[in-house]
Amino acid sequence: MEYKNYINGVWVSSKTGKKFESLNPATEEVIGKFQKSDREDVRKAVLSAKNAFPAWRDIPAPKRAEYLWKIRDLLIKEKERLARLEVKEMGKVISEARGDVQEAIDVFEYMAGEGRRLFGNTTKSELPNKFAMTVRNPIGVVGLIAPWNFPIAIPAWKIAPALICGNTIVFKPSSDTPLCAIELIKIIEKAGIPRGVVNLITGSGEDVGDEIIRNKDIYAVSFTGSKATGEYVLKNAGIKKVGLELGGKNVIIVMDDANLDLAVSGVLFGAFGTTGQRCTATSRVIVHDKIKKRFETELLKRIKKLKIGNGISSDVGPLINKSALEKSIKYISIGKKEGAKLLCGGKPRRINGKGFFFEPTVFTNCRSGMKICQEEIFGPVLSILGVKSFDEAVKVANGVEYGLSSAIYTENMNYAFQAIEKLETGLTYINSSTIGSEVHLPFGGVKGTGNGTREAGILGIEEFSEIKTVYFDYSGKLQKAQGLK
Ligand code: UN1
Repeated sequence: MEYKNYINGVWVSSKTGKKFESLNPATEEVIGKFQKSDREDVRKAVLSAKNAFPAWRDIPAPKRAEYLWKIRDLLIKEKERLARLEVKEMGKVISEARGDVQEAIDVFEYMAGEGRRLFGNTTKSELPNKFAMTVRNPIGVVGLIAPWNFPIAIPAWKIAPALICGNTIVFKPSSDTPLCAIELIKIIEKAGIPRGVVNLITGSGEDVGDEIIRNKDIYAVSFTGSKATGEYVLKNAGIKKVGLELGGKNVIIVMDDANLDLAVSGVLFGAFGTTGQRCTATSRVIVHDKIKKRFETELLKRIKKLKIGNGISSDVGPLINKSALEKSIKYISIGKKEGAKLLCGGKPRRINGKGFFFEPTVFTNCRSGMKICQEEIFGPVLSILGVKSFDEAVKVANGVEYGLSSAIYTENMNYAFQAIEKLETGLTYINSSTIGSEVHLPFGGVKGTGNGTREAGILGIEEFSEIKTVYFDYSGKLQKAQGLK
């Protein structure tokens, strides 16, 4: 089956005539063929978005919200079908795939509500008979570049706020999950969104992504992906508004007073849920030396019970593609060379001779400087580091370039509050794992994880709107600020 681009409300082929395939990572079967588009396709999409912008902007936000609400309703109806498609195209296990679609439902619901807020501020002027306020306006045409690990949720995190703010969209999905993106756009189309408001172009980052970043008629770009690509986006986007969600080297601290059972559950979910392929995945555990042995024993017991396989009937699905598999393999040999002790896993697996599966892997006796404790692996590979105190735990936790998510398991509220203050991450969880954010709270990271923007929640609106400052003088004469006579 061949799938097309969506430009100005019409499904069209790229003139390049080139196609690429999306594979099922568990079976290596071809899911479909997709347009390998070029810069010309992006330019057409930008033009269509530009033409559609004035009319979309002029629809009152509470009316725009009605489209979002329809999209939400359709997503609810299609939830199971979309979740099963995610299992096939992305490989995540079915319960998590349902969660992914639910996250999209939640964000459309939340942003539909924003249609009746989109607050600005009013304040007092320094002059009499003069009124001052800020109002929130759309940016114009926005470019959205999404990853494959949340193939419905993350596009929705970007599309919903962009739409409610009144922007029009050129969207490039990941080439690993184009079909999930196309199904989402079909739902948006079915909800009756006006022509040209949402456009989708499939193809490579080098051509499609790069044109989105550089195109002069796109005023904002929202990108989720690797740090290296994020830096490229920032360097080449000119003066566009840029929102970045990049990597993580997320950490769980387990103190000696922790509820051990709870901590093991959190680590298991954080490290091996989504096969470690979340920006928020737990890739380091810092454990107090006093309980390290016990923690490891319990963790290994639980890992042994995990079933690897196709997402419909397993706990741990495949990695997304061959190069992801090779990356995990590479880090196993790096970890061994660095002197870390392999506690379990470390090997790829085939099921019926197919698939990019990888065993849940744990290294222990790691040191913070090791590459496996510094670099994002994006696979089911966990490093354990022993520490002697809370202060040492914080130091090790912060000793990485990234700053997305952190967690601490402790029954001591002094440690918990200090962790909130001291851990250098955009998200901190107390007594729960590093994954599992909710859409009505801001999501994003500090340091090497981003450039200060946040997605979702009220700050998701900031990313896709501009503030206009308005002065309204009703004195009937020329009044001058700053005391000018
Ligand atoms: C991501 O991996 O980029 O908190 C997003 C979580 C999810 C979102 C992850 N709600 O793990």
